[in-house]
Amino acid sequence: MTTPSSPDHPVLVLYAGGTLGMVASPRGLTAGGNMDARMRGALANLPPSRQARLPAFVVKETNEPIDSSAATAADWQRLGHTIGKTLRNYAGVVVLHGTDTLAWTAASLAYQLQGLDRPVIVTGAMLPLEAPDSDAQANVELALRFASEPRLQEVAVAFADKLFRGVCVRKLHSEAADAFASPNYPLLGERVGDDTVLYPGRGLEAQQRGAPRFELHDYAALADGGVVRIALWPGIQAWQLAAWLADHRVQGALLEVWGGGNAPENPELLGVLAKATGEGKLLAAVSQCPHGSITIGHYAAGQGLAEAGVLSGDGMTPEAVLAKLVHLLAQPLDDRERRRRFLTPLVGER
Ligand code: ASN
Repeated sequence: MTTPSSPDHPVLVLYAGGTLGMVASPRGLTAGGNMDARMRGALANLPPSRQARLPAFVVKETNEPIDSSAATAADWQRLGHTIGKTLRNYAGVVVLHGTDTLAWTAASLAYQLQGLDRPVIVTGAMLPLEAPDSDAQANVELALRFASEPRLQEVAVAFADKLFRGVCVRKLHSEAADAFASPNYPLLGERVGDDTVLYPGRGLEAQQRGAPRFELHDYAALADGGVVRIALWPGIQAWQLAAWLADHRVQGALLEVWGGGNAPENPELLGVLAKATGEGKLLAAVSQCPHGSITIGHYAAGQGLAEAGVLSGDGMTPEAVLAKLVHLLAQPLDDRERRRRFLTPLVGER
């Protein structure tokens, strides 16, 4: 069991960037500094009874806070290493992150920090801390409270009164404060009145806590486009698919197929997929439908995907699949082992 938070064992807050800490500039909102004072200033507006329930925390800024639309796998990796290196000194971690690619980062952190024995909570906001009616203060408060909850032992996302499994979350609204959802997995917890509640049995610690084994791999080789994301559209041609998959720099692909796991029964198109898997590329499919999973081969129209060696992503989010492909391809594993691990739930992602 981890030590509860205290002034000697505080929660670490890392500001990676995003609207939450942004300030106005002539070119529009941009990542601001001085986060420690600004966060404490915002939290000082909470009623005293809620302030009293916040854990002790220290704030650190990552080297260069960014708009998360610019994040790459190299940023996920840096964050994973920073957390892995210092986690032992803290009761838990809060990552303040831009919302645009928050789901990808949360998924990647979950793979990198397997066997986590304390909470790592990713949050952000749709409005800056100082904006009128900002959601930032409430999200930070929620994240801090869950980050000091020793029963929670996984990467989670705290947003708009809800706590989601990090590897199952998606940003589904571009404006509303309630921007995130976890289409195929129930909430891990939520705010109820002034309390934060965790739902027993839904957490990873109760389901599949393996031995702690951080997998902080080197994503450098994949940071520049080694994994691609292709959504099928009616009329997609084999040559279009080949334009992505035949490039030797591409080592993996997320395919967003139709419905329950279907693709056109077009031998030329399926031949492009088979050729890529034959070359050792890792191809995985999920549905374009935001809810539900796929069963490749349930329809004849999906059989070709199975024959071409495309792996089923079941009910995983596209973000969780892409981050998993990056994670597995960065490791010195043979093709068989990569495929086996892709199909194995590592952190409750499938
Ligand atoms: N563009 C911002 C970001 O992802 C959006 C936000 O944080 N609400 O960094």
